[in-house]
Amino acid sequence: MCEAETTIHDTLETKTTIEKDRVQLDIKQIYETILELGEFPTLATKKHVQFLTISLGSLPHDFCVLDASNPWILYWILNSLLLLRKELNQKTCDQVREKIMGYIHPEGGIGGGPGQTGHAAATYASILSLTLTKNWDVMRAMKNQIYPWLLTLKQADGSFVMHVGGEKDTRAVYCVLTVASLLDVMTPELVEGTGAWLKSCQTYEGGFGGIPFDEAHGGYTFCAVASLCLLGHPRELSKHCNIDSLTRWVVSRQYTLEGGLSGRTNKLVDGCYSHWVGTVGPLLEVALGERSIINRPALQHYILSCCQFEKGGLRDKPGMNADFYHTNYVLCGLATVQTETVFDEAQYCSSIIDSAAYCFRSVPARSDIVEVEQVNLVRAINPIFGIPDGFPEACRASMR
Ligand code: FPP
Ligand code: K
Ligand code: ZN
Repeated sequence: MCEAETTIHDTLETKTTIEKDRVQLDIKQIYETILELGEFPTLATKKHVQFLTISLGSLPHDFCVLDASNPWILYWILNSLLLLRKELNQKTCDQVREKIMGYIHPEGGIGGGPGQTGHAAATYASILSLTLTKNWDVMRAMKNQIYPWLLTLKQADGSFVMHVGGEKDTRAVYCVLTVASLLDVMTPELVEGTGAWLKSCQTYEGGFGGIPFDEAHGGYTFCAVASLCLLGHPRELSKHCNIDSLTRWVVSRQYTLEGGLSGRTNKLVDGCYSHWVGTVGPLLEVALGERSIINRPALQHYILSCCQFEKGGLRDKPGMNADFYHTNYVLCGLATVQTETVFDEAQYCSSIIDSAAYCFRSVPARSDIVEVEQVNLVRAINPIFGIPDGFPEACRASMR
C-alpha cells in the first residue's frame, strides 16, 4: 500500500514479468479505490460459510471431479469452517468418519477415495479430518495399521516417499511425521536420518526445495521447517538449517505493493502462501526470539482486500475464483497474522521426539504489531499442524 517503486526491473521480459506487472497494476487500483473510499473490506464470514456448507451438504455423495482428493476436500472444508468459528455438528462428524473408513486400503494407509492405494497426503488429510471431528476411536484403532505402512515409505537416506514406488520430497516427510505424531506412533526408528535429509534440501537462496538441489519453494519450505519442529525444539533449528538465509528468504517473499507473499523468487503473489510461507514466520520468530518478521498489517490487507471472492470463498489473487484449497490456506494465513506465537517451555519434554509441536501457543497480536478488528478475527491455529489451537493436544491426549 505504499507509493514507492516496488520492483527493480531487469531488462529481460518474460511471460511471468508481464503477468506480474499486470497483477501489480490491478492490486494498486484496488488499494487506491479503498483509500479513496476510506473504507476497508471486512471478512465476509457469512458468504464464506455459505460457500463451504453448500458443498458440505453434499457430503454423502462423492465428488467426482477430484476423485483422488476426497480427504483433502474434507480437511479444507472442515478446517475452514472451524477457522470461521463454526462448530461441526455430530451428523457431519459421523459422515466424515464413515467416508474416511471407506478410504482405508487393506494393504496399508488411506487412499484418496474408495479402492485407491494408500498415499501419504491422503492419509495426512484423513487424519486431520478425523482430528477436527474428534473421531478418536477410529484413530486409535488405526494406529497398528498405519505405523508399519509408514515404515514402508521410509528411504535409506532418511526421507519418505508419497506411496510405495512413488516420489520422495519434503511434503512426504511432513505428511508422515504429522500422521505419526497425531497417532502417537513417532519412534526413533521412523525418523532416523530424517533431520539430516531435510537439511540437505535447503538451497543457496535460503528456502527449501522438495528434494536436494531443487528450487526453493514456499510449499516445500513449510513442510521442511514444520517437520524440523516435529523432530525437536525450535531453538535447535539452527543446527538443521541456515536460519539467517532462511529468514532472509521468507521475508523476501513478501512484496511491498501487494503485501501478500510469493512462493518463489520473481514469481507472483498468491494467497495460499500466506500459510505456506507466512506460517513459517511464527516458527522462526520463536527460534529467533523476534516478535514479528512478517509485515502483518500488509498481509492482512492483501487477504481482506484481494483474496475474498465476491460470491464467497477465498482465492489466490484478484481475477481468480475461490476454491477450497485457497479458502483454507488463506484463512490459515489470516489466523497466523492475527496472533503472536509463544513457546510453552514448561510443557517441553526433550525425551519425547515430537514434544515441541505441542508447545506452540497463540496469543492475540498486540496492536503495535497488527490491528485486528473483531469482525475479521478467525480462530488461532497451531503453526505446525495448521488446525485450530487445542485440537492437536486433544488428539494426543486421546491416543493413549
Ligand atoms: C508450484 O506451483 C507449486 C509447487 C511446486 C508445489 C507446492 C507445494 C505445496 C503447496 C505444499 C503441499 C503440502 C502438503 C502438505 C501436501 P506454481 O508454479 O503453479 O506456483 P508458483 O508460481 O507460485 O510457484
Ligand atoms: K501459484
Ligand atoms: Zn495458491
